[in-house]
Amino acid sequence: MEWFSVRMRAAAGGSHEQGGSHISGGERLVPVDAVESMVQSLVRRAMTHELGRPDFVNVTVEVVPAEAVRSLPALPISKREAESVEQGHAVAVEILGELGISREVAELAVCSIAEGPAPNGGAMRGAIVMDADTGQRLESDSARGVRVAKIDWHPEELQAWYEDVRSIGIASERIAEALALATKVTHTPGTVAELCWSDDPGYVSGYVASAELGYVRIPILKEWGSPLGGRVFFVRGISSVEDYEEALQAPVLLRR
Ligand code: PML
Repeated sequence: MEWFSVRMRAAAGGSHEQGGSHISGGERLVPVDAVESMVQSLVRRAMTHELGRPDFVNVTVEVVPAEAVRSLPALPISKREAESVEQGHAVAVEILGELGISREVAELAVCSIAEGPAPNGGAMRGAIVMDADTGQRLESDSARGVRVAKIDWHPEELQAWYEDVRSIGIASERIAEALALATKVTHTPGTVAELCWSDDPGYVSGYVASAELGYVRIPILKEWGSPLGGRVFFVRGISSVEDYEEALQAPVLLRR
């Protein structure tokens, strides 16, 4: 069976390559009969995003042979409490500390996302790659960052996961996508942890993910209405960012 990678990028003020600002994106891996509806749903996401109407939308569809696809079990999900942005940031720093990342490096990562990590002070298209020991940013293009591609749930497994988590109120497409991405990132050799919160002005939650502690949700990491969000991948011992990004592009389907 073949799979198809469907990717969407939307920007305003020209394409990303021409310096347009990132508005939204999506990475899915679907069977052939779902390609058309997935293209439609990602274009709908781009055209109805809270940050406004894009003037550039790029959709790529690419075949992926079944034998190239690896299956991974989803990270376990837990939650820590926070009632304000400050508390949320402190909780994130604390969890990163449990994973061996110093307070200085963890705070630097939090500030990088909170202050707008792209050169124009906005959100990046991809993720920051940060040395887990020194805090140095390693990505070569600080507007683009590194991207994770070819990632999704196995369709039947996603339906079963929705059933499992419906009673705890987290059966959303956004959380399913974030969990898939975090699972792939934390299984990629060299990753120590991921810190993420959304750049959607209408969504303030985020998480710290790691192979050791799983996907730990934090209810508030930014103020309502803020378009500043993003991801930091903390790494240790990678040979190069290029090789690391290549590993993040290997096709993966998630199971429960
Ligand atoms: C995003 O929307 O860009 C990422 C979502 C992160 C948080 C998902 C969650 O609530 O667990």
